[in-house]
Amino acid sequence: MSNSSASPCNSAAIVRPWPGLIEAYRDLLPVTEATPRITLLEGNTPLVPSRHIGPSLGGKVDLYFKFEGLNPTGSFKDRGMTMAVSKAVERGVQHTMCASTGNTSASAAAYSARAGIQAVVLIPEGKIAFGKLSQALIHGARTIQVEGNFDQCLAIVREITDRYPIELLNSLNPMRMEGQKTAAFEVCDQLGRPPDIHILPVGNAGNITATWWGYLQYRETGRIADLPRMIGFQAAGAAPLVHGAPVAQPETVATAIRIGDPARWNDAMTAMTDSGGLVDAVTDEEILQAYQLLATREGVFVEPASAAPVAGLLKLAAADYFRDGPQTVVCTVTGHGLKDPDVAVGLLQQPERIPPQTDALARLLQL
Ligand code: AN7
Repeated sequence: MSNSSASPCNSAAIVRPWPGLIEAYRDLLPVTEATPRITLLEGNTPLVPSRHIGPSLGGKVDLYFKFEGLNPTGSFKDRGMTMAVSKAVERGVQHTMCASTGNTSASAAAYSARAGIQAVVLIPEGKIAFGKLSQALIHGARTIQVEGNFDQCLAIVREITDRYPIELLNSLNPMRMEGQKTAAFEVCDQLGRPPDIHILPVGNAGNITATWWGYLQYRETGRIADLPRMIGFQAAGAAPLVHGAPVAQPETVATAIRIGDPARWNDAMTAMTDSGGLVDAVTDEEILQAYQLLATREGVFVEPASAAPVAGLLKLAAADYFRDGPQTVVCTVTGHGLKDPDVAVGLLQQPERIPPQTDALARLLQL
């Protein structure tokens, strides 16, 4: 006799559903029972082993991609946003605001919608990927294009949120950083140890900082003994940390990291220096090569900014950076390729055409 009250799906009893990162890591985050969980069950993204790029480096690198494009809105921003919006709602906040190259606005819009509060997002006119713009709009954020770049948008947002009771959702918000630390927790949990090297793209410089803070916290609490070297890659046309000076007119195909004066500048430099890492730049050409390599050889479709750490890895390998023997390397690939389909389609030939006949296909494929 079957028990009619039993679930037909036994796996539910074996695999506990992921509760979202606040609940999963609540002992390590500044939350209490009273903190509302404004969550879309973000986090728990796969750490995908490299099948081609890593092995092509002659056994020097054991490479993994932390696939952050698989978060609910398609980027790592959801980690910070679940914390920032939850803590804001705990304090009774009704309005949120951010400046964005696209992904922060998409995530702020979604989490504000989830919380039933109103988001306002400022974006640089004509310089955000189409998928990201669609997200801000469909989630009901008041979406304002500024005739200027990201840095100018952020300056306005900082002044307004200083003056009025509106929650700033950029990574200047310490709760954004708290949430984004969890990417480091997950990498350690997934590998069973910290990597030797962690490489990230750097724009406003929040994520590399938060990831480093996550590793520090995991060490302080005794979960890991060693710390990885933190390496950041900027786009050559938007590389203020590499030049040591702001870039007035940043330009790159990787619009997500088209930022000339990062808010977390000093914190990010401390992370890279203290960990024995480095910051460097890759050209748009190198970014697009890595972007295609990830898609064609790994099956991993990321947005251009997310290919920067992989382009950087290849640049480091070419300079014999990994000569001291096998290293475990994690590249955070920060956003999904579907965010910015224009770049993918623009790079490639148009699809081939046939009339609706079987023979036509056979002839085309020379079968
Ligand atoms: C895919 O959305 O700054 O160095 O306004 O979307 O923490 O800024 C996005 C940044 C890397 C850089 N990859 O991270 C924004 C924004 C992707 C991104 C970065 C961004 P940070």
